[in-house]
Amino acid sequence: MAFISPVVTDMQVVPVAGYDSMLMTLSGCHEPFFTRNIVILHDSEGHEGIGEIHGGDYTNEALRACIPLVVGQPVIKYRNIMDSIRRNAHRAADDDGEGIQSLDISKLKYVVKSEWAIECALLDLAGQVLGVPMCDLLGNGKQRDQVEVLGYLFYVSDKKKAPDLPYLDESDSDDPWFRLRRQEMLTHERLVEQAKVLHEKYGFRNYKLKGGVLEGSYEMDTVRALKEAFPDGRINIDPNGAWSLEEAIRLCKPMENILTYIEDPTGPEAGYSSREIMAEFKNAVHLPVATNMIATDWRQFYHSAALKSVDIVLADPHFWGFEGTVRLGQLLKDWGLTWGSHSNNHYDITLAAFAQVGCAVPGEPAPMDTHWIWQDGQDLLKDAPKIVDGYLQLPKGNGLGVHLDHDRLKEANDLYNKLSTHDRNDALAMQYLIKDWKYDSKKPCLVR
Ligand code: GKR
Ligand code: MG
Repeated sequence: MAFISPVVTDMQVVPVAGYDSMLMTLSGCHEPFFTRNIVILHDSEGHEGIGEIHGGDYTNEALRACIPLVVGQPVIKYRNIMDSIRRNAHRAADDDGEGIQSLDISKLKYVVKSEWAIECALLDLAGQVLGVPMCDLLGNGKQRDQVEVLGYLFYVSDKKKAPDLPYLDESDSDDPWFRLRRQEMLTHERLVEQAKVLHEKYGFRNYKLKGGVLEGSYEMDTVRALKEAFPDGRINIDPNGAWSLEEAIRLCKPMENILTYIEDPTGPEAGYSSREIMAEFKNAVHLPVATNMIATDWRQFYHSAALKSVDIVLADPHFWGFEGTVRLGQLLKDWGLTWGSHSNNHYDITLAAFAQVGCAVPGEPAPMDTHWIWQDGQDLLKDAPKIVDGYLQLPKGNGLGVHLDHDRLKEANDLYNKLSTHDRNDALAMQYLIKDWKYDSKKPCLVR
């Protein structure tokens, strides 16, 4: 008897918000809340498929516009559905194409591909229909049962300095990490403590420090302190392109035996693009270079590869799609380069999706980024994936392998509906720390 695919019967887009710490980056300071959009699909056999993507009204509207292209379609034709979505997509009038080369966070929404959440939900349905995990539907199929993730370390500011902003206080939690993560952490000692508490909870051995916050030489001393505490650990730092070429070479040359790799050390300067400047950096410093800023799509990747600007492409599926991420991972492996993934704040649905993608990419991925440790406990799933001994575990079920908790989803949607704005604004909290603070892609956020 011929197989007849179930059809998608409905698509919901649910905006949600959760709590965050006062995390510092080049673009400023995280607000007390982060926002995401959740896509929920049902099919004619009663399956539920889910996906998660960045928050904000722009992404929410882009997702809603896709509903007529998804509902009524056979689940198993997910590739054709995605193709029709891409064909119907158009570039926003104020998208200047710069992307996030200078970490101007207002442009992140143009780099994010909203339809990724739909692809995720469709693959979740397709996996359930066919009785296989999502990673079996990608690339060469499942490559592993767990994928390494790194401990994503941040300098954190003192929330008491922004008394009007309702940052969470977890000082009476039983969990040492939950207690620590809402406190001020700006010194080398506090960052080492952060890494040690994370090691105890999740078993991380490898860390990434978010730079672009304090003077580069101070941040390198934090890296040295981390390396001393974890001599066998892979330590890297990501200043999001804040340093000039001269400064990046001066800072990184003495770190060749300490850093495992360096992420986006420089940005555009003196009329040269960041792809050109990073190629010059690589000629001068013997360290592998990673990026999530200069190769966020195929065209940018073409120029980065032609110039040999990067060794590790942190191809976040929210930017590249599932299919695109795994296709890039295959290509990088064949070319002797390395795949990894970038992240922004996210819930456990994205965590499950990272597990599926990370288990489908061939070769030896770089330990994947995840912000989820800063959100752990605010689950939207009944069965959030686990990080054990530094490895994110592939969920056991079919499709995405996890189940939505509708009560938690409603709470997160209620919180979202109480917020006055839905777009990320890293300048707001920053202005409590430094009066009239303005973003400058060449100045660490606390250096003014
Ligand atoms: O979420 O603040 C953040 C990060 O700094 C993010 O904006 C970066 O895009 O994590 C990202 C990175 O690795 O560059
Ligand atoms: Mg980065």
